[in-house]
Amino acid sequence: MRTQVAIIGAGPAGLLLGQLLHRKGIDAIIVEQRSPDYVLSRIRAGVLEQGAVGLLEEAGVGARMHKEGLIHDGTELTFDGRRHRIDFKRLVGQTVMVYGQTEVTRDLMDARTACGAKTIYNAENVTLVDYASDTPKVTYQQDGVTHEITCDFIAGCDGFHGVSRKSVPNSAISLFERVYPFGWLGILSDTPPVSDELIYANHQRGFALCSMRSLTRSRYYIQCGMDTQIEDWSDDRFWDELRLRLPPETAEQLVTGPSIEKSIAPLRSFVAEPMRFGNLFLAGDAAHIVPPTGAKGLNLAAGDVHYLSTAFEEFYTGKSRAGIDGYSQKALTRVWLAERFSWWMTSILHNFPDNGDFGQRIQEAELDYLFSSNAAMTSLAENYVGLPY
Ligand code: FAS
Ligand code: PHB
Repeated sequence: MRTQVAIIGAGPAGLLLGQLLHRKGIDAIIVEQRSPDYVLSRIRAGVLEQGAVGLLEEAGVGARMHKEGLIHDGTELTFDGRRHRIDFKRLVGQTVMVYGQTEVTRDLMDARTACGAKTIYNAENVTLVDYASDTPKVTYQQDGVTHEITCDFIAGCDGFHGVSRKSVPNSAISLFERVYPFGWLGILSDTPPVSDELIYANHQRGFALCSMRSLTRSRYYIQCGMDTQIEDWSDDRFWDELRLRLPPETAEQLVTGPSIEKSIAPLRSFVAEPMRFGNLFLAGDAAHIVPPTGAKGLNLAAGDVHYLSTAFEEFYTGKSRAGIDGYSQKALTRVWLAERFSWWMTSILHNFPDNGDFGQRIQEAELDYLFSSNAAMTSLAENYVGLPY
């Protein structure tokens, strides 16, 4: 098989890149190791920046998002029993879209099927060959047969555990990482959300987040230890703990019900530099991970894909390599700004066992300052709604 861009991974980064390239008349084949159902079964992000909304519209998949998605003008942060609203619209004139990653992925999958573009699912032993040469290839196996895709470029959109980044020798890549001493225990339930907007709660028992997927489906998280076992957390135990971490008047409003999904996500900050190696380009979680506290993971993937699809378009139409040569630096500048914001949101909202009394006082001072300063709230707002591409 021959294509212009071989994309590894059919998560949001790979599918969005595929759609944007298709709309630009650039041929791409996506190679995915799992089945479509498995990809859709992973419950992940829930908040889209305006930039990501625009890219999904550009990819031709904005209709259901605008029909079913929820526009949020702000978010609530609570600590010390107090509630504070960050009004994005008043502070920075922008909003965010609450529309689950599962639905984004489904819309992109449907659009790719509709346009007849090639996606290979259940691909085994995906291997990058000669990615630094002018004749890069991707091979994979299916039903015991080895297949080869020759291409101009390879886009590694295969997530944190994918093969792309790991195909690069240690001598050619720098890794930056911080693993947090806790995770998030998340629950999905077909119950009405406890509030119209998201609630980020700092509590002495641990962080909690009240989110949603629609007006009838809620997503909740509580900070948990790294050794937490799902089987130790019945629904009732989760709901009781969540209530304890919310202001009393909010806890009273909580509508509980059976979980339809329950999972634990580890929290880490991670960046691989550079994001380009010859004709291999990393995008999304393959290149960086953020703690989900700032709702940046999916949105960073969208930003990478914006830069990369624009770069490929410049190459194929304008015969310019400027975008390709500048991709890594441009993407990493935005990545590190989101890494900073996600680290900061995590640091002010979670319990850190080793913070000590001084660290606890500093966290309280951060929150006191945040809620007493228009400038501080504006800074949070402009980062949360998304910095410009
Ligand atoms: P993805 O990991 O989504 O997709 C990569 C794809 O590549 C997968 O389909 C995988 O099967 C495939 N793949 C892997 N190895 C391969 C190989 N060798 N060959 C072929 N295909 C291969 N972000 C938020 O903003 N908010 C959240 O609440 C949030 N929660 C998260 C919870 C979890 C458990 C995880 C892991 C991430 C979470 N994220 C969250 C971040 C998440 O949304 C990512 O940012 C987003 O999925 C990034 O999309 P991709 O870069 O496409 O990577
Ligand atoms: C979610 O709805 O899953 C969600 C929302 C905001 C976050 C993290 C997760 O910061």
